[in-house]
Amino acid sequence: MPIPESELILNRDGSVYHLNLVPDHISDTIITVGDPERVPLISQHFDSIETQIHKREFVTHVGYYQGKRLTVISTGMGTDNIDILLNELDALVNIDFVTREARPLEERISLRIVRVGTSGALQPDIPIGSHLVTEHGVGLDSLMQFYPLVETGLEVEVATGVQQALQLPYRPYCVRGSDLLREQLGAGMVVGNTLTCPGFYGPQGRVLRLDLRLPDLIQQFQQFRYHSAEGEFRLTNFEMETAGYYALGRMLGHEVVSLNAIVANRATGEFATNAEEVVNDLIQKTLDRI
Ligand code: R1P
Ligand code: URA
Repeated sequence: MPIPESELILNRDGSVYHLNLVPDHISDTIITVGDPERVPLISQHFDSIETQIHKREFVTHVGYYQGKRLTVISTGMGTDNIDILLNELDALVNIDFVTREARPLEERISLRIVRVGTSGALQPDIPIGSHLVTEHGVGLDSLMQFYPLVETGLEVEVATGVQQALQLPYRPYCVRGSDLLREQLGAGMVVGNTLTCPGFYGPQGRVLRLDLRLPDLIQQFQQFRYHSAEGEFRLTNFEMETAGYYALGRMLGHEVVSLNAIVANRATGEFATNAEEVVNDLIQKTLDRI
């Protein structure tokens, strides 16, 4: 059955609704960033840029880095944008925009998607200025209330443990990212488990003028441990997208990894004075390894 026009919305030029891209803009490997201004920080390293497109917070540059074709896209903040990004990226490679039919299962294309973002460490031993590759994403946001995500036994147990520790009224979701990409791109980085929050302030335990419903949230997250045959699981850092990427990546069949420039430490109260440098170093490392 063709997918109706109201569900897969195409612009007049044939591009997909929010990303404003056509299938030819998509390389096998895609670098994604939150901040639209981070896109040119990446593409400035390209040998050549063939396309620059933007719509809303989605800025895309397509070009070549040392002969390899790369697409870089900004997403803005939050897993609601990651829902749009992953569904539209997948449509660009796995749905025929003329017939509006999905590719047969055996012909599905799997993309490599690399998030290069900023993040705040939760544990005192993870210094600002370090780079962290996410093994598991734990989602405190509501995105997975709407999809039938299948989690492993360990993932369910970790998520249930987080729910109990924080006495949350709902169970978070927990998803392991691509082992392949973590090994390829994350060599030498801190390996961590990232808490994806539906906000920057209250959901990450920041107090400005508002009290929190969970005043000891940071301590509870810091102290959370889960022991299994695989060893000790602890939560390492806060940000706002990773778990959404990992969950939708698994369901759609794409390899996804999240690389985090640690710009704050919530245990020590520090913020990096050289945050731009920490991000630029992560960009260079990512390009060198991709
Ligand atoms: C908050 O400042 C933003 O920074 C982090 C969070 O996930 C959130 O999007 O990532 P980016 O630097 O990639 O945007
Ligand atoms: N991004 C976040 O979401 N949290 C931080 O503390 C730093 C960057």
